[in-house]
Amino acid sequence: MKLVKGIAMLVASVCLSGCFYVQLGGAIGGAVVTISPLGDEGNVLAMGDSTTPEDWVAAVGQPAWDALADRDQLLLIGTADIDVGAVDPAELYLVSATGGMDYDANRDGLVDEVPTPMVGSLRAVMTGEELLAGNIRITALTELAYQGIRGSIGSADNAAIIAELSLIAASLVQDVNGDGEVDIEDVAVWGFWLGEDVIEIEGDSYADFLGGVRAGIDDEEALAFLDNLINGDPIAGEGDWELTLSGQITGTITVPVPETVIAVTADQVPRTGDTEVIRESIDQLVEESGGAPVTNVVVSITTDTPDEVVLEVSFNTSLPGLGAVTYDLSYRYVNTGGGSDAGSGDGSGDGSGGDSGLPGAVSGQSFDLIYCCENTGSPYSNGDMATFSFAESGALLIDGVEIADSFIVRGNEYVWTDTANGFDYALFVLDGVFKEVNVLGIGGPPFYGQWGLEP
Ligand SMILES: [Ca+2]
Ligand SMILES: [Ca+2]
Repeated sequence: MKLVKGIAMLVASVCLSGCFYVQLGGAIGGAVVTISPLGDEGNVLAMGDSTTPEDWVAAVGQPAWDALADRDQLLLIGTADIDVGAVDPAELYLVSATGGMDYDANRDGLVDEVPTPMVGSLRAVMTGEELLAGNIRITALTELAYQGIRGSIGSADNAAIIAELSLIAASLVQDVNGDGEVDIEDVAVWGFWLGEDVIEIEGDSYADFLGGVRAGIDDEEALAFLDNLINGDPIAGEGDWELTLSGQITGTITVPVPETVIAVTADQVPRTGDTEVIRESIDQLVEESGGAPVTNVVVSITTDTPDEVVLEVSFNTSLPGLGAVTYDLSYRYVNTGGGSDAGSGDGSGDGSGGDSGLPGAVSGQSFDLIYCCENTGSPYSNGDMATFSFAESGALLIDGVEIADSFIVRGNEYVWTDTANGFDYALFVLDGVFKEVNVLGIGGPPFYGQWGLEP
């Protein structure tokens, strides 16, 4: 016991000032901690490593270390004693901890038998005054607060950044220090020993974020997480989402917009952090359809609320048989709430025709259509005519011949697969009105052509 007390005294003495605690799930040992002026990260004023169990064993001996409870070990691991030097109390600084090992990744308060590598970084924005006071925690919460002000670095003054940090704090944590208000101080004092009940982040989301940081998510993804925390997560929100697609694909001809251009559906509402994934999806799908590498790609989420999400996509490419084309698309997701109003206001009640789920505009209807926009490999020629019948049962018949007895919904298209011949027929209904049927390869591109109403 004397030894244990000795260690506690040792910690207390080395950590009176300049002591940093690096934590994710639990303590992060072996992280490199640096201190720089905010906005001038290359100018490292001081640095050090956070302690590992090995460091402590070397310092106090194995028996003394083993005699400590797990919780006490976790309070010692991850500490770094760094002389912050001559910082200006009034200035803002960035404390950054990178790498190391998480010694309680499963957050059960027990030292993990095998620590989990930490790939990413945790940051904390601190005043010089706070740095000089010591006892600094670098946690997932300080990282989120940093993400929230990152865009203001270099443009806002210190007071504005501190005010911004305190605004963000309310989305992260409760009044941890009990002074009656929630501000950045509450973020700064939180450590895992204070428990997760006081964290304002829902458990699964918190675990996701910790896992993301551990795996090395980039700043954009971390910011998207914070964004969803503050603005609400549309995916996790209640209700059904209805996707409306608009825009056009222009080139030598104007072709309809196949939802398969990008891999989004009404079930997968995109979020701010998804833009990179969508970009990659565009690259891949265009490449798969034999297109030239895409250029001038713009992917942006222009609205991101619990009720509405709008994704704007534009890019240029060159497609086989079509030549140079410009895509200019807008995907609008509206939360319909209970999901009973799946239709688009065509006057037939819920807009859904029968049990199959086909829109009322087409369910049980037949359309005389003409083929256009024939592309290499197309099973039809421009000017071909046929009658498409959409049975209430969900079957698609062309000139009375059944193509498939059921469809799947892909985004806002209803897709029948002709497995025998290797084609998808994708019905596109816009604003409750029949638009066209695209002929595609199974699962999406290539685009072979389209059946539309006679002009
Ligand atoms: Ca553990
Ligand atoms: Ca407080």
